[in-house]
Amino acid sequence: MKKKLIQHTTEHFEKIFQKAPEHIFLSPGRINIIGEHVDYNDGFVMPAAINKYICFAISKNTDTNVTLIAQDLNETYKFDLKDELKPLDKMWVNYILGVLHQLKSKGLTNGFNIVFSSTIPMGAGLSSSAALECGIGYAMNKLFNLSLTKEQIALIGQKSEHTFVGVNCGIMDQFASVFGKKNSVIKLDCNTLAYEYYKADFKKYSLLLLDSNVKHTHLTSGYNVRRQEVEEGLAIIKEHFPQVKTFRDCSEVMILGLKEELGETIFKRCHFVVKEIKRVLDAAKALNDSDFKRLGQLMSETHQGLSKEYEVSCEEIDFLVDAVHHEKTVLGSRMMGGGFGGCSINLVEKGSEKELIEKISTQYRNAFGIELKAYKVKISKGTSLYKD
Ligand code: GAF
Repeated sequence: MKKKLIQHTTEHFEKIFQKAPEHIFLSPGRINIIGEHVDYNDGFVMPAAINKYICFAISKNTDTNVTLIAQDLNETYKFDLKDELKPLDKMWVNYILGVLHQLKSKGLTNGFNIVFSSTIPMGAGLSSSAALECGIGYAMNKLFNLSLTKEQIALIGQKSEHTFVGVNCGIMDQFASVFGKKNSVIKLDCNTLAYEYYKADFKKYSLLLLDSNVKHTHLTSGYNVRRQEVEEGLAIIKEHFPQVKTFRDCSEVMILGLKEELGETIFKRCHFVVKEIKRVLDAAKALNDSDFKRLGQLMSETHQGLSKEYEVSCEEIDFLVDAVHHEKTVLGSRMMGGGFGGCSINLVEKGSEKELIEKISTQYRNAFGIELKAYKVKISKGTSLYKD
């Protein structure tokens, strides 16, 4: 699949520009084992890059002109790098312009041509947007020797999303895309950006993604509202407990004691965050100890919190999680990513996937009239220059 992607992106570049691209870059999507909606709450997350990529075929230009070609969308956007870059009403272009806008102040002056194509399903919660931002940042850095660190590339991607796209996301997706490592899960401290790799050895289990094939439009608005709600909550908590700097310093008891004052909604959001931060630490231990039963339990608890307290799930995803709940071959299941659609991530017994997919697909079709998609993903390395 990777080879095919590279081949058809390269061929398209050659067809359009009448010569071979100078470089090929690959930028992966991500999964997240656990730690949802806590990256922007100074928590810990456990993502990993996966073997689904955006492929970029790139060559430098001799002037300041830029041509961007989104092969899958059959769309082209051309501009002069000397012009002021502003958000447009074309989303895919904005992810890229947001990165280039920042890179111009870090020494990017040279034009280039890009064709890109992807195997990361869009809107499935696998972070195709972070892969796009980070792929561009990484490629520009290599092509024009901008001397950026990997951390800077991830932060530039995140800022692009804030300023040119309007989603006030955390750092998890971009970090996973850039720092991904084959067969390793990243445990990232989103407060300090310190990270360590955990061996992604799930022994007789595997990770299965069930794609609901729905994307509810309130992803952007709902996401930003959640951020405001938890900020409001944290401000109240700090008034009562001056020693608290971030959610990481909060205990469940503190939150419970402020239930009245926080009000029902903000209380639920804060309660989820405090519990989820703790769950990630427990999950890291479970993974280290190969205690997959415990890991699965924690994943399922996360889902309940996301659905009932953080309220970022949706009917279709809740259905998929409930549907596997009593399956003996499934240890844990939860919605993954920003929510309001996308995929559930499931820890399942190896060999049981096919039967499970068939069973859940039928149930899902009967309930919603929607075709389920399923992905068995491998954990792969982060954004990189591809060499034969
Ligand atoms: C989206 C965001 F981009 C991430 O930063 C993260 O908050 C995630 O939702 C939820 O954990 O993918």
